Amino acid sequence: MDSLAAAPGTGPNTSPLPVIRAPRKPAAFADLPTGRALVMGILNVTPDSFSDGGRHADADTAIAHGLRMFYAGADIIDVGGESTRPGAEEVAPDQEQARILPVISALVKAGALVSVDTTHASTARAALAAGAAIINDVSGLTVEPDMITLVAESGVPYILTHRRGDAATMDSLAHYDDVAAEVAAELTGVRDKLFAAGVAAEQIIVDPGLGFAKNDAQNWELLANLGPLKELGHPVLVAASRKRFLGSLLVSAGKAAQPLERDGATAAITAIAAANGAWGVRVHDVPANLDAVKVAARLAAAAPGA
Ligand code: PMM
Repeated sequence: MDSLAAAPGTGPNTSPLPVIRAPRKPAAFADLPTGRALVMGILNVTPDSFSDGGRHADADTAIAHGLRMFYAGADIIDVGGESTRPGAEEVAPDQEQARILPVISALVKAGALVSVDTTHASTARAALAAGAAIINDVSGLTVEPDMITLVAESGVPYILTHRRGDAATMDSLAHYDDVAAEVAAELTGVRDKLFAAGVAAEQIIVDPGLGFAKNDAQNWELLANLGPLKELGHPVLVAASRKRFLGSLLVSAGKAAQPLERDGATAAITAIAAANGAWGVRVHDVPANLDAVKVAARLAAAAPGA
């Protein structure tokens, strides 16, 4: 886990540099482990992400943190250069690419399986050229037509995340009668656009988009009812790590828990989501969440009738 020397959620990353290992052949999506949920380690190369903003803002620090997560056993490293939190400012694709491409190249060279967290087709294309193997797109219902074409042409796995609106508008769009059913229905609409463009069903991974146009109660409802999402027939990714709704849950002395104080609750969600059939979790604290998915898998193997 990252050092807690800095105030929670702020300040540069002060963790020791990892000992660099010999480069390995890059891992392939097809070689990902089976029998347990997968762990995707989050690497935000941004000055302003809510959960780790500024901690890995320069390429060397970001590469060191990515390697630390890879060596700790992360199955996928998710590299992003634009904060997607509510109210975040948009980053131009060329600036986003300048932040992430050197990081992606270095991690791929070390043997990591890398996903690129972007809503821009041009950035996704450049990331694939640098060796990324998965596109993680949180643009949701506003996905760029060019992104759809790229996913169809490249044939790479695509994480389709539910979001209404963008960083500026999403908080005002969190109105649902039945959040689990509506999220699944809206994702089905986008999924069908992907199919129409020639994207294969096996390429698609779906994500409920916790915190994206959802309030705290809606996030919990989604986690409590992954059923409608699973019924779409695609693997389900759950990305709860350090999100605001965990801060509101863990109030101490009248104050919401800060991002770095939310890792225990994140690991608890990971175990429960994995037990409920999630394909993977997107997390900051790789070791604890790897333990959590192993616990869920071992319990499932010991269940009556397993
Ligand atoms: N959330 C964030 C960024 N990328 N990707 C997916 N697939 N799902 C998410 O919910 C998601 C994401 C924002 O959180 P961060 O600042 O911790 O990266």
